[in-house]
Amino acid sequence: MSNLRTLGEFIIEKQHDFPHASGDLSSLLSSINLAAKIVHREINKAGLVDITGAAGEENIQGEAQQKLDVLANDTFKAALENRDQVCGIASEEEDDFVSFDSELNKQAKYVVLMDPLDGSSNIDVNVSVGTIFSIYRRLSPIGGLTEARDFLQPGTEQVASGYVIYGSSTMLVYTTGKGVHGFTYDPSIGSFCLSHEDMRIPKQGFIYSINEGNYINFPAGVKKYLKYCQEEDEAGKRPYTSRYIGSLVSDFHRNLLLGGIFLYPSTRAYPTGKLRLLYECNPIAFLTEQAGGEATDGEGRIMEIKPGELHQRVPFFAGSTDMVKTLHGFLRDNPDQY
Ligand code: P6P
Repeated sequence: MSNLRTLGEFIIEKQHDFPHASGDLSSLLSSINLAAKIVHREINKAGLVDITGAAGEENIQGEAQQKLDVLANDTFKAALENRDQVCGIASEEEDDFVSFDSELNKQAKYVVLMDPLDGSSNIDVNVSVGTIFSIYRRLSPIGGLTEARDFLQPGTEQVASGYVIYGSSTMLVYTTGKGVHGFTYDPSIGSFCLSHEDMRIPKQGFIYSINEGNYINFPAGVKKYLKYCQEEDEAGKRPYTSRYIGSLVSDFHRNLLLGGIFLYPSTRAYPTGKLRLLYECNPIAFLTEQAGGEATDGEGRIMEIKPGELHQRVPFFAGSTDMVKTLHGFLRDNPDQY
């Protein structure tokens, strides 16, 4: 019991890493902590209560909204608004950014972008899903409402990012730019407890994660990379294996622990890639780089992309440095689109 360190204690302890920390970010992170526990509770009883299945609405992506999508979005939005550290949010489930207009919220200095329940189409088949969040300092003047520029910042400006994975156990993994730390939820005490301090992704991995159902439409360089992974090496061995869950947080979390590369290239259905830059790729890219890996769009760092619009999609390749570099070689040598 003595070495138990809860997320709350860890946040406070690490707050001293930031000499000018006023505690606002710590308070913001603890509101995410609270919302994650509520969503954990709802997901874990989803099969029992008539809360799974589509909510009958569509989000801006034209995707059928699952009831838990809506619940997760509303839970995180309320938790962030109530803690007065956040002046506005953007979400996969919201058409546009949302300004919090109370006097207290207008004085806040942070904005949060989130995918409240990523992979939600997997809920009804009991596959792990996740919440992804990204935190920035606002650019608009304190005291006013948020503006688009607060949300359209490059990923290099992120103050913190992280995810909650609702899997066989629920974990919260986050970074504030001082390494990546993982906490496992213990329902018996209602706390996230430090279980993975300073997570590092292996430099070389042997797992590649991609939806090969789209193979015919992949860029030539991606096709060549996949064939490279599937061929035997000089010793007649085939070290690579394919693992794909279809839930970004789950696929990324496994590769973070074991080493590997996640690929979502452009396809015919998604000519600029399927994953969203602001609330999927940037937060995962921040974690990847903080854990010693690389995250690119096939050419440059994901985090250096200047966003054009809130729900912008990009090609996304993230994981073990050596694997990303090998992929880049194939992309460079095979520039044709298909
Ligand atoms: P596909 C889930 O819908 C998601 O946004 C990510 O979590 C996941 O990595 C990807 O889409 C899966 O897409 O086309 O392989 O089903």
